[in-house]
Amino acid sequence: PEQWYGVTYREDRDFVKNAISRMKAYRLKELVKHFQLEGKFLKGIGHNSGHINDTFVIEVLNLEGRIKRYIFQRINTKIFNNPEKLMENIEKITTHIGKKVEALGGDPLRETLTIVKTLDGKNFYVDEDNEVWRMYHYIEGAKTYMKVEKPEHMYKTGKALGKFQKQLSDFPVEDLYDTLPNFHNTAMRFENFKRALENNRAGRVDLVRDEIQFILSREKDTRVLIDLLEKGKLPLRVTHNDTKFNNIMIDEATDEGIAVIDLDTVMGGLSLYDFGDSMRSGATTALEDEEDLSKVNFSMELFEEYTRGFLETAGDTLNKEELDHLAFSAKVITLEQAIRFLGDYLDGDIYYKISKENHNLIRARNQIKLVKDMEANMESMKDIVNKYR
Ligand code: NDG
Repeated sequence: PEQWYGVTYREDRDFVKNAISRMKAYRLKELVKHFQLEGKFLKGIGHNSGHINDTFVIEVLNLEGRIKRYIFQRINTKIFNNPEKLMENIEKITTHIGKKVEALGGDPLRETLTIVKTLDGKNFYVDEDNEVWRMYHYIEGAKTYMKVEKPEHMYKTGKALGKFQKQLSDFPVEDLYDTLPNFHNTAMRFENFKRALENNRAGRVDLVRDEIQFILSREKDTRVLIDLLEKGKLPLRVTHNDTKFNNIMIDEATDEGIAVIDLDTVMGGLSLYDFGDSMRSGATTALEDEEDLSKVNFSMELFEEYTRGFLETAGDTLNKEELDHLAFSAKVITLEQAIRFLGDYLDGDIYYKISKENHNLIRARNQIKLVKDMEANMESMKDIVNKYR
């Protein structure tokens, strides 16, 4: 929402951000009372990683005197405008995955997200300001990383994503609500970008002519996957659609990727969207908003590790067109992300949360650098895929 407790969001971000966290920290205790917590509230800690929702870790003291944790989130309803359907999707797929985990003797509380319901049995709570909140059990003994720390992480998260896609491969895609229609329709993202250019809402077009040109000259790439989907050559599957490296929880003891989280965008999509987005965010030597482009390189080693893991668990479910386009998908999803970041910069930073000046532009340049690297390495990337398919 533009309006936070009477303060306009865009006036002074830092001031507003701090005010919001103070306000929320104060209110967390009241808010979580509406959920089926197993214990007494101790504290809530802000968790600043996503670009969309606000996340907190809640600690309670349970009856045995032990600390139990929960993930508590304010859903950004400006983007996810039907929280009821969104949460229904999440409930359906986590139940589906949970059953599979249980059948194999695993622990669903560790291997997928589990919704904590409200006292009246609902999947979310709407507060007096119309803010929407939801809660999950915290997955203990595992963590997420903003950046890959060792190549093994890539192999293991690749395996985890492949497994996730496989677990959902028998879930009927038509049973899922299309939370964000055309989310990865890169051609449509390109059209929106052209509109942002024409509108020039923030008056920034002249500042970024080179970046704009880079994107405009790659129009053809933006249509490849969507055309193959429309022709029926690429199958519509249940996919995650936001497989950033930090959306896979890694076991602290074994480094295995144990659970895929942030399930807001799980809906019909292409397997390639998930593979490509993992490469964009994982097979890189820097964070997504690293400003010093000399530090931003696409890593062939990490690409290989992930591809090896992913094909090990999902390889046999993919068709020829999917396998043929794996390497390309890494490039096109990175290009799509550059389009989105630069588009948001041109619109005046209205979609992604930003925490510094030109944040979206910095992110866009970072993604463009990766696209360039991938273009230079495309043949070797295809060779790697061929080695493991
Ligand atoms: C957010 C976006 C994701 C994007 C990522 C970039 C939504 C719902 O930020 O698409 O790739 O870091 O727009 N999620 O997670």
